[in-house]
Amino acid sequence: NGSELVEVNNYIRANQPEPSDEMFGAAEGRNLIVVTLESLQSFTINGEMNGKPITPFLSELTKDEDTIYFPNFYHQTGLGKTSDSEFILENSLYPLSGGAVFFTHSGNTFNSMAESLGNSGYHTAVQHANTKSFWNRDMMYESLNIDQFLDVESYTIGEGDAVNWGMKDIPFMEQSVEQMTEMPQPFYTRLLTLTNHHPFYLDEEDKMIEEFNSSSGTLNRYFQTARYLDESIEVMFDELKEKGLYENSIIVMYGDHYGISENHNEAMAQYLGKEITPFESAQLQKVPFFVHIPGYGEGQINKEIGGQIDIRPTIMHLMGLETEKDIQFGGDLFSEEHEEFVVFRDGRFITDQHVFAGNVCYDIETGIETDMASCEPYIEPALTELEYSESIINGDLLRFYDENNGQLILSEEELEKLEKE
Ligand code: GP9
Ligand code: MN
Repeated sequence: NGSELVEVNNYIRANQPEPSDEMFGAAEGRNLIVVTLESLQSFTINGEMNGKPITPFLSELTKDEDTIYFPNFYHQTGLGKTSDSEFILENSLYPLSGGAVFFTHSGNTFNSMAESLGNSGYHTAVQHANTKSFWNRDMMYESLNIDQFLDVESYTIGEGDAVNWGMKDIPFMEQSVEQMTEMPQPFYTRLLTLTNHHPFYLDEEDKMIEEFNSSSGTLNRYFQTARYLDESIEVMFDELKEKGLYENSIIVMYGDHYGISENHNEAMAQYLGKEITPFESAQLQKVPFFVHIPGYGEGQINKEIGGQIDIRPTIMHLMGLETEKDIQFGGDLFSEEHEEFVVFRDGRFITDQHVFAGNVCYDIETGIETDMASCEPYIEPALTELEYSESIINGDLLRFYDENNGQLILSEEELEKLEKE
C-alpha cells in the first residue's frame, strides 16, 4: 500500500547527492542520443586481438577532449537483459530478481526520463530494428511515455543487410540518423544495437579482425562482432556530422550487460591471462559508459565507481533537469557527493575499497580475499536498496507519488493510520 512509500521516500531523500555545479545543464536544450552497446564489456575498450584493437573508435574516444569515459562502471541487469538496462536507465530503479519488469509490470506508473524530457518539450523516441513486441517493448514504452517507437517495420533491410538477430548495426545506424532528421527537435532518442549479440555471428565481409583461438567459439567470435559494433558507432558519428545533427546533440553510450557468461571462464582466462575468480567475474561486469558533448573541451577519464542506476540522474542533470524530488536509487556521477556503492541485481556489490562476490570480501585493488568485516557493513544496505526498489515495482507505488511537488498521494485512511503509528 501507499504507506510503504513513506519509508522508501525518506530513505531516498536522505541519500540524494546534489548535482555538480560544473556539469549541471552542460547539455541543456540539445538533442539527447543514447546508444545501447549490445553486450559490450569494458575489457574490449583498449583491448586487442592479435595486435589489432577490438574497439578502435571507442578506445580513441576515451581520450577525446569532448568525452568523459567511465572505466569503473557496472551493469546491474537481471533476467530482463537489454530490457532491464532500459528499465534502469529510464527509472533509476533496480530490475526485479525474477523475470523482466518489461513483461511483469508494463502497466505500472513510472516517472521515466522520457516522461521528464517530454514534459520539458522534448520529442522522445526509441529506434531498434527488431519486432516491436520483443521484450514487450510496445506496451512498456507507453508506460514510459515514449512518443515514438521506430521498430523493424521502419527500416529497409536490403540484401546482405541482416545477420544473426536481424539488421546489421551499420545500415541500422545509417537509417537511424536519417530518421532523426525527420524528428521534431529537441529530441531524446535511444538506439538499440543488435549485431554484437550471442551467438555473435557475422558475415565474412564484415569481419575486420581475426577470431580468438580458444575452445569457446562464442568468445572467439565475440571479438569480431564487438569490432563491427565499434565500426557502426563511427558510422553514426559521421552520419550525425554529415546531417548537421552532431554539434547540437549530446551522445551517451552504455553497455547493457555482459556478452560472455561464466560458461566461458576457461576461454576468458586464456584471453586475460589470469584465472577467473569470483572477484574477476564481478570485474567482468564492467560495461563502458561514455558521455560525449561536442564542444565540451574538458574530456577526461573519470574513475568514479558507478552503475547503470546512476545514468538517469547523471543525464537529467546534464540536460538541466532537477531530480531532487524524484524517486530514484542512483546518483549523479559528476556529483562530489556521489557514493561509490554499486549493487548488482544478484546481491554482489562493489564499494570504493571492496568487492563482495561469491560470499567473499575482496580488496578491490589487489583482488585478494580480505576480512569479511570490511564488507559486512554493506551487506544489509545492499539488500535494502534491492528490497525498496522491488516494493515500488510490486506495489506499483509510484501511483501514490507526485514527482512535481514531491508529495505522497495517500488516501485519508492511510494518512490516519500513519499518524497513529
Ligand atoms: C532484442 C535485443 C537483445 O531486441 O534487445 O535482447 P537481449 O537478449 O540482449 O536482452
Ligand atoms: Mn542485450
